[in-house]
Amino acid sequence: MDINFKKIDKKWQEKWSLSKEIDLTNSSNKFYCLTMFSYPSGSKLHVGHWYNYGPTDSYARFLKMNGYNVFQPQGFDAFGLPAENFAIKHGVHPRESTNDNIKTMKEQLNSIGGMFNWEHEIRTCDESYYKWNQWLFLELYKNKLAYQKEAMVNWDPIDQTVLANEQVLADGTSDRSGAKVIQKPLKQWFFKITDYADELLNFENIDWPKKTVSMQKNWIGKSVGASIDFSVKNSKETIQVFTTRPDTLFGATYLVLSPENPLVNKLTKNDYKDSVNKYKEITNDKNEQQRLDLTKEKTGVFTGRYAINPINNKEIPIWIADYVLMSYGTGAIMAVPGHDERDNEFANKFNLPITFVVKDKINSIDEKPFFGNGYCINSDFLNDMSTKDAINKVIKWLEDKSIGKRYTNYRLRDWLISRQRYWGTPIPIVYDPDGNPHCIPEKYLPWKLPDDVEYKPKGTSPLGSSKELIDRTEKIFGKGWRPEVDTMDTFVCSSWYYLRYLDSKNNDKPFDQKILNWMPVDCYVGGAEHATMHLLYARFITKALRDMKYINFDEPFKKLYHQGTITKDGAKMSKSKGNTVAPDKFIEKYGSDTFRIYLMFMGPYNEGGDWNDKGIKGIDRFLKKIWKVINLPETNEIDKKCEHLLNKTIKIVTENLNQMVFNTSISRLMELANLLVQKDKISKILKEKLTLLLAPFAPHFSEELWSLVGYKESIFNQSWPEYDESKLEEDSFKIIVQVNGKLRASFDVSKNLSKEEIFNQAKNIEKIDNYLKDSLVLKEIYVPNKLINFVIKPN
Ligand code: ANZ
Repeated sequence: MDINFKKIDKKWQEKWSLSKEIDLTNSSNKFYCLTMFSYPSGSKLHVGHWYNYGPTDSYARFLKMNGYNVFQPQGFDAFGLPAENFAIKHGVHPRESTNDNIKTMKEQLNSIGGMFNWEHEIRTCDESYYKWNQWLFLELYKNKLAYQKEAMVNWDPIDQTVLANEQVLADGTSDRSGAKVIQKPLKQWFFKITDYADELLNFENIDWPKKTVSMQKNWIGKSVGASIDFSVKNSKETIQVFTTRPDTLFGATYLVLSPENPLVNKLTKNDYKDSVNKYKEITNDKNEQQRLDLTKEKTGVFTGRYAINPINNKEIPIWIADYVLMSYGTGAIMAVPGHDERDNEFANKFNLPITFVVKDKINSIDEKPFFGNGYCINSDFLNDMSTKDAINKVIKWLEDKSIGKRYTNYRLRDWLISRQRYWGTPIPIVYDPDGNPHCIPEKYLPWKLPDDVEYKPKGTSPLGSSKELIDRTEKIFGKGWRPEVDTMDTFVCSSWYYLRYLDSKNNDKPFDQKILNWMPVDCYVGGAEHATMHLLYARFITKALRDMKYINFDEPFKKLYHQGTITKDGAKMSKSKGNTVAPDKFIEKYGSDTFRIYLMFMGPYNEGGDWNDKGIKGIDRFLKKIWKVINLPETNEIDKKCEHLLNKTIKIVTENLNQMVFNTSISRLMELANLLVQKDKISKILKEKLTLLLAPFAPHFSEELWSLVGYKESIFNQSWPEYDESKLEEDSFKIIVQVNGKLRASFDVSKNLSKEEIFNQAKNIEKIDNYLKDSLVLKEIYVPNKLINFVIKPN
């Protein structure tokens, strides 16, 4: 018996593509099932992509059979560096290569046989999409959530672009090109995500993986403490520090400024200028991670100046050191070397005074370095208080004297969105001849990405080389006006695309209010690597759009699910490692469904598994077994055992699928198939229910089987099977028969037999009879529903 899986795949993919468009004006029973859209970077889809889209489609199909109106769109995150680099490497325009790549990817995505709403497809590089990206920028700008400032940026000298902090690896190299990243000052555009820091810490109404929630919380990094003003001796300047431990103020024996702090130039005494400037230069070459590395030897230089500690009026020296960052807190710290580890190392190295102001236990008499909470010592009016109480007391003292206040600091920085690259959304800003920025009025949107550009990296924004763009700007705005030449980070595109999917063809608005009933996304599936950038930006933009009154909800993704990773010989599959497995030859040989089921069978969906070519044969056999079952002659008789297992399977598979648990669901279906295939005949009902159960896992094959059973309608318009509670209980059970404690036989008994009858049946087993007939039976032990043990003494 040969099943032509390839033909079956093709037949149903063609039929499905004819299905009518989803009606999004009706949101009753809606389920918005979204997978993170893909980058058309030039490589073909590999097993990892399939793992994102295949199982999620199975989940979507299951929901559809459960009466949900499922929306499952697809699109392409088509702007950005990977596409641009691919284009540069192959010497073609990025638009051309991107569209070619999308064409191939679409064919591959179709081979998954997903229930995708292609009529809602978006490509972020299309004018019809980036026009609204520009609209979003302008709305944020008008609401003071987009602004420009000069900032030190992470500069990738190979890709010639700015990188976000998240894109710089721990060793100081770029996660894209591998280049050693340097620091460079540039005027940049930012989105003010920090306005939402506090609200972004609230995850109450969403169902997200614990780990992702804690990663976002750490990323936002809320620290509660105080800001304290230190006056500078013989100067009008004051230095404001941020500390989480104001209770240790009596132990602050020196101050440290970040080398980039503008006060450094103002305060440094002439004799110290050379060493300070030299130190500033060296610092420039280090990135944040290197500067914060706790294991590195502390470095720093004295400014020649002193500040006054406000709590005891002592003069304390002012130093600069690279372990203090300009971008955190106030860019200055009070150093407490008795109780802060970094300050302690620093003070020891440079012979700075150390005063102990905290002891670990109330009755301890030791004065020693100690880096936790405890009780105050050598601290005048704070002595013997717990450090927690002392914090409040000092803050009150500072506030009364107006030299400090309670202060909450966040690690989160504003989102740097400028990119000095070609393949992105042009920032819709023009500059007047005096260099002041102005919004491009909406009627000129889309503000088109020019074509006459030298897009190979040169260290300046490629858009600056477009004559057409400069002419266009002057023609509209006047002589001497200049266009902004940076483009937007592609994370801007992906921060709101879930809204555009719902109204992808709207030419007048980014989306209509009418479709908002479909939001939020009910289930969002994608890689855990997006925990802090994309997933945080999308939440921020949702909240910003809400406050600008465009939407009426707080969170974009109600439930978030991270699929696991597929590894090859233990290593993550990636193009750079050259260990990707292409699905094509497996689909060619075994069909799309076998491949999909194999992926789902490899391990729990949120864990993934290790790819192995051989295992797929087992799935092939499984589907062939089902084919055999469906082709068995039919009978009207009900087989009790089959009926029982069927109901049990329906129950468990239903529970599992609700939780996106695929692997054990498949094991259950295998168990059922193994029982059914042994029968000579089976009932039509059994065939139907088996096919329905299989449908989400093997969509093409099940459609085919469904038509073989005799139906014309798609199986996905059928209801998911229900189980009969009364059939779940076993009506027979297995009894083990032991002789002198050794297993000798087993047999099935029906539920309502008496103990006597069970013993009779046991004794009738020939093998048992042989043991008993010539022996003296000393004892007959019965463990109900489980075992019988005959204790005998041979004659
Ligand atoms: C005095 C002190 C005493 C501190 C003590 C700690 C322990 P988190 O919790 O991460 O927010 N700090 C403040 N601004 C800094 C900057 N720009 N660069 C480097 N370090 C900075 O840490 C807050 C603490 O980190 C602050 O509290 C400050 O050191 C330091 F026993 O002030 B602390």
